[in-house]
Amino acid sequence: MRTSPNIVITGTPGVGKTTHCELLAQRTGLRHLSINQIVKDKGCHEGWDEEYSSWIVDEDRLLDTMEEEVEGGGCLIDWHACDLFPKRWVDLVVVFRANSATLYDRLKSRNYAEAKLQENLDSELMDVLIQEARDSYDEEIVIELQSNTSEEMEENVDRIEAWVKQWTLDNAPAKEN
Ligand code: DAT
Repeated sequence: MRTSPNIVITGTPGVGKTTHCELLAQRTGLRHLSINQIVKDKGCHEGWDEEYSSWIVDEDRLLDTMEEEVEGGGCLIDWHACDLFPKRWVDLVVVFRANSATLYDRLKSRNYAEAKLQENLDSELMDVLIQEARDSYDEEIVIELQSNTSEEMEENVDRIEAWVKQWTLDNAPAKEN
């Protein structure tokens, strides 16, 4: 039994996963697990894909590496995919969304190649991540939040923080008399 929840934070690159996780880690004490960083630092990959400019992730190795930490609870699991994380690990899935113009500007300022940029914009327009989340987890634990403006970010962080507080109360171990 976990006494602190695990939250998957997902969405197309550039929607604001890292920024939200950093704020949430400060506000809730949950730990930010950046899957990109873990893949890189712990070698959970089978090499570098030049075409996509990303690691070819070894999913089994990644899950083995994360297991002990995640099973204890209290993790913000930050990645642009979500279907690989076992259901038993996950208490909430947050899918961040952004509109095309906003996402275009954010990815452009990261110097994404045009093909990669377009692929990510298409993925966002075609609801790829929200579908993946709904296909992989019970619908009542999947929420979709807009992340275009700093006001929306503030609201999102408040809302998730409130959810964490409530989850923690609801799942507190029963006191023994
Ligand atoms: P991700 O981790 O999903 O790739 P990020 O957190 O690195 O995205 O954010 C990309 C950029 O966009 C970064 O400069 C912060 C900015 N950003 C993200 N969400 C935002 C929001 N809701 N309002 C304003 N800026 C935001």
